[in-house]
Amino acid sequence: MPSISAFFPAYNDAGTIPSMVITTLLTLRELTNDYEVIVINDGSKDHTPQVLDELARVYPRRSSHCPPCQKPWLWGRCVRALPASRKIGFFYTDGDAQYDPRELKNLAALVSDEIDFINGWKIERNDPWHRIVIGRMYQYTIKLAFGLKLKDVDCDFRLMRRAVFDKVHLEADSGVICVELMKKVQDAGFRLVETPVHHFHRAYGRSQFFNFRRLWRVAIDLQALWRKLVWQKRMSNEQ
Ligand SMILES: Nc1nc2c(ncn2[C@@H]2O[C@H](COP(=O)(O)OP(=O)(O)OP(=O)(O)O)[C@@H](O)[C@H]2O)c(=O)[nH]1
Ligand SMILES: [Mg+2]
Repeated sequence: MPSISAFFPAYNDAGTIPSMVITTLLTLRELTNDYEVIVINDGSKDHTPQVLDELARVYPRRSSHCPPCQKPWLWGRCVRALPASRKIGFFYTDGDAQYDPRELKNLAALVSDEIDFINGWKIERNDPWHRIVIGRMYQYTIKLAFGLKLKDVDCDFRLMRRAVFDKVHLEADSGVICVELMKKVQDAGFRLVETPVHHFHRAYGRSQFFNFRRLWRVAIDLQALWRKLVWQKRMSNEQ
């Protein structure tokens, strides 16, 4: 891809985001001359803003800013803001260092005229056992309910053409935006390949999603998404 934007959402990721950004910059440099890294910090309570300010100072031409909204829980809105970036390729992963940005090279190696979207799949999930069990149940349910033909529906390590967003308009405000993205990409007929990536133990901070409040929100939003993208479509096809 001639140009790439790399994006990280960040909430209380101060311990990991500097190495994620720097490793991504080093990796992008090997892939293209035209790249940028965008980190959207959502009112973090730790020293994420300070380390991001320092990174922007050290890498001024490679960083973009979005006005801080100072409100956590707006993760979906952050992801939605991204396609506004003007680069051809769009890479997205989490700021908590559970993926290795150097593996972006493996995704980039699969780019071709025939491929629009390259998704990672976790070789082995490195999380506590209860998260692995719940994660498997989640994967199974989501694949069945949404008819997703993907090996891994919640691997947040993806490279795509920005042009995908000319057709795919995202609406969700919560973590279900990943399911919405994958379902809309599949339904729009974009050509997708998957490639293995490593997954690492969380080294800093804690999960923003594995708490009652967010899981409840995700459950409600998933039902609404299923009604809209699966049920309503099925009904209109039958009429
Ligand atoms: N900008 C922004 N980023 C967020 C918000 N919530 C979470 N994030 C970031 O989004 C990424 C994913 O969040 P995680 O808490 O790691 O969620 P997850 O990867 O689905 O779950 P875990 O397996 O527990 O890590 C992390 O880098 C977070 O810092 C938010 O409200 N706003
Ligand atoms: Mg995570």
